[in-house]
Amino acid sequence: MSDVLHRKMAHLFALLDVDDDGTVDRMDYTASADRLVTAFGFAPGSAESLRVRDRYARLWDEVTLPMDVDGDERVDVAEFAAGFDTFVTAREEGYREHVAPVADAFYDLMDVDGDGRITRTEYLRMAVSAFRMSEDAGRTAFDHLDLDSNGWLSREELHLANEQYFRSADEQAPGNWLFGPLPSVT
Ligand SMILES: [Ca+2]
Ligand SMILES: [Ca+2]
Ligand SMILES: [Ca+2]
Repeated sequence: MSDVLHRKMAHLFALLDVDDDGTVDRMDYTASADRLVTAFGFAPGSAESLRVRDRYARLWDEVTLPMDVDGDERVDVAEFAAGFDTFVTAREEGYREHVAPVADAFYDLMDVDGDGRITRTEYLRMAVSAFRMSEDAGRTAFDHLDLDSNGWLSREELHLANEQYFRSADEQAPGNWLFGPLPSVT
């Protein structure tokens, strides 16, 4: 795996490790779902709230848990990076099969008013809650992802960004900004 891809996986891993204990497990995803539900103002037990929890449960069961090589039901950063490499980066169909359905689900969640466009406000709500990004990071990210600079993200723009994030070794790919600026190498 290229250096930039490895940095991207480590960056996303750190955002998903909500309790910062160095592993991602089911509880981290529950915590992410809680943050999202609160930020979006969904009532506990509402259909929207249950849908978010179901999405995260599936994200764990279908995408993340299969990366758990040693079977402790926790995924460390090495397993996470290796898992994406095996399932997504190294295979031409990896994005479409493993990440695109997740990206579509998040697109639908973000598009609160259902007009088929993700505005800066809609993107920021998700970025800051579910992905623990600062507002500044979210704003900068949005500007890079909005390729045609029309003020909203189309589904195509989001898919392009996701595919670049998970598969491109290009240091300059706009999709590298999907989860905010990548930490510089220390
Ligand atoms: Ca954790
Ligand atoms: Ca919208
Ligand atoms: Ca756009």
